[in-house]
Amino acid sequence: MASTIGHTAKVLRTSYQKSVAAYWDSEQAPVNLRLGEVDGLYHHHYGGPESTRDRRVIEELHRLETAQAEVLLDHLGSITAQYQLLDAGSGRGGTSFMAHQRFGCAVDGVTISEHQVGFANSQAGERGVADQVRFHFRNMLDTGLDTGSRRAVWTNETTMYVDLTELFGEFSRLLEYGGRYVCITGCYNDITGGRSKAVSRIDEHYTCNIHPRSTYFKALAANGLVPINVVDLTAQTIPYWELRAQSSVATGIEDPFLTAYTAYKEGSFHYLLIAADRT
Ligand code: GPP
Ligand code: MG
Repeated sequence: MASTIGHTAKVLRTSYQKSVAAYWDSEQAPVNLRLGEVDGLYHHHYGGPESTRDRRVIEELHRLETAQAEVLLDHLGSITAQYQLLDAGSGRGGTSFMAHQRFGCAVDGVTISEHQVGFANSQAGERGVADQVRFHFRNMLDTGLDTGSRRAVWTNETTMYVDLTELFGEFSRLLEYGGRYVCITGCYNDITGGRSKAVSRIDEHYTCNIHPRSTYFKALAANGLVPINVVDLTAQTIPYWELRAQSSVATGIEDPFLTAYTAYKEGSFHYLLIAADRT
């Protein structure tokens, strides 16, 4: 039916109805249009019950943790299958398995948790890589591995448990000339001063001792490890912590991380990647 002034007046009976129609006539909200573009169904209502939300949040957190380890591996340089690598503070083994999968080379992981050694070695068995990826109940300050045997060594959030000069001394011994050390860590900001309350809460939660940023570079330099790349990952990790804070697996440490990382709150803490070459 053609729209005429008379017809419009019949449909829109009151000035209230005219104002409602005017609202929808000019409505262009991305929350309706962008969502509609997903599959061509345009809704004008809110979301309903969703029993899979938590599962999808957990999958997303896992995806972000895997992406973090990929960033670490991206900085190891060109690694070929004949090299040997070390994961220092290997936990349940995630980064070690990813490294083996990517480079095809042997990886040793060391951890002072016997439980983690057992867990990771049984994972290696299940994955059929137990001859290539091995986990040992050893101290990363004194690995017992051969001098110069490693092309690359990494620590993925483990350096806050040890003295850095001692640790980098051991890595310097293990790395061949030109070998690469990659560290992802949380460190406190020398510029804002000492340990903030939020950083102290993180220390207490994990029984660790977060170092200042400066200590990393002093200890690297003291051990012939020369930085080639330093990447501030702080801004990139905040969405992970925001999502984790709203998830069913939150542990309570999320708020201290967000407070410490966020510049407008504290900016007392950085999430840093450091890659350094053995000279
Ligand atoms: C995460 O391990 C890392 C640490 C315990 C070291 C502290 C890290 C800093 C950046 C300060 P996890 O995955 O076991 O921790 P969570 O149980 O909280 O996920
Ligand atoms: Mg975790």
